[in-house]
Amino acid sequence: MYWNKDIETISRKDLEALQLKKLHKALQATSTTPFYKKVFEENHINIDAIKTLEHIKDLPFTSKNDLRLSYPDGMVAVPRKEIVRMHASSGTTGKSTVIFYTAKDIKDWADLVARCMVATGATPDDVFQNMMGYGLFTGGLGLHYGAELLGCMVIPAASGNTLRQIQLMQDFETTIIHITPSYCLHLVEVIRAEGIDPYAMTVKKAYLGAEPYSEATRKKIEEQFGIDAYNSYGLSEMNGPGVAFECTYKNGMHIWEDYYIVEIINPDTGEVLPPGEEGELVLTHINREAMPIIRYRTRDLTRLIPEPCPCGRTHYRIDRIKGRTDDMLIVSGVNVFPSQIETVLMKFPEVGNNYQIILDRENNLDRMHIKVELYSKLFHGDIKEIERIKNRLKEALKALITINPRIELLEPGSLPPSEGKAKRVIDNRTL
Ligand code: DLL
Repeated sequence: MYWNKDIETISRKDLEALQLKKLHKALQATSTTPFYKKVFEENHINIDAIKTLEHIKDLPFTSKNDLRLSYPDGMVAVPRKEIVRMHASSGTTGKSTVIFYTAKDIKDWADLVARCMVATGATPDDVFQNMMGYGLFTGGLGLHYGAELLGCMVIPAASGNTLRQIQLMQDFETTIIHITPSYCLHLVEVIRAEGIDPYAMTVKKAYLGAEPYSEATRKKIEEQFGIDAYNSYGLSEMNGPGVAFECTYKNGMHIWEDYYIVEIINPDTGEVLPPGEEGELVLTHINREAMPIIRYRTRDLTRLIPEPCPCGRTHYRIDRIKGRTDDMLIVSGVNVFPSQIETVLMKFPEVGNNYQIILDRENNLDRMHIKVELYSKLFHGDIKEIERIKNRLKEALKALITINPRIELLEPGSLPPSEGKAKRVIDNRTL
């Protein structure tokens, strides 16, 4: 079953011709933006010299930091009045990475998501419960409009409040859930604890994404729930969810090449690797009016699967994400850089030089625990004072990273001193 058979099964030759045409259009648009205008000038880029898809490698990369530096709208290619929506990458407030969409971009994104859902066998008869965060995060609204376009009944449940989720699933006979893998493991446990048999529920499919997880976790979820779990990959810079999705063969995610030009590079040298080799995924968005992005370094490690898929779709697949080339952590689906935490901690004069971020998984939910040494000159052992600092730190961190870490304040010298490169993050979570 296809959503748009012509485009999903297009010949590679026609697909590449379409990509080149769309790339030219995207380059024209980008060259009008303050950011790319400058970058193209500095790098002596003549966009008319891009005659084939291979020439894309002559263009400079775009990084997350470039998006931050061009905050808020240095990469916008349309007049302000044509923009109908924005999203922002989770985990940051203030200068985060902001993405803009025109009405056509939103419509196209919904169409792409509907395509993904149909690839898993979804139909208008499905009841789709969206357990991803609504708001600036793309997981909620991103899938929402695609599911509606397909004709599903959508339950915009958002994340959390597990007992209510279960109630909704039972009362409205939910057949598809959209959820992070860690929350899904928790959900199935609560279902059992409530004395409900997950196999007796109406749920048939789960779309799992927004954070890394292993094949073993997928199997566990499928077995415990009695459902089919599909891997879903996306990132806000490339719209959000819907970039790559598994079909019913569940063997790699089709990456929609009529929207994205896909490259895999050696993360150290930037050199483009041949299909099949593992490296960093680089994506060029060739289908967005408001904000086309050229050669975006996702920092995600994967490989292309160029072999044909038995489902008949000709768009290449990418393998499960193996990790990241930077230190970005994903905690309960929220992207957090250790440097953001450090910035907050170091703003407090009471904080000393050493701290540690510890990540654990309790009842399948991510927990962050931050151990912070106090500054010796300001440490008097006054319990009330310690509580006060703790609460202020907690508030400042919650405001910045949106998650609620447990803070432990320690006497100076309590943490192992760093010898060489400090080990600030201890991630005890197993995927
Ligand atoms: O997480 C978009 C999304 C929402 C995808 C819902 C899937 C489902 P960001 O918050 O910008 O966007 O985070 C993007 O999350 O670069 C990956 O490192 C990671 N990620 C997303 N999906 C997967 C996945 C959304 N299936 C970052 N497997 C990406 C592994 C994933 N990592």
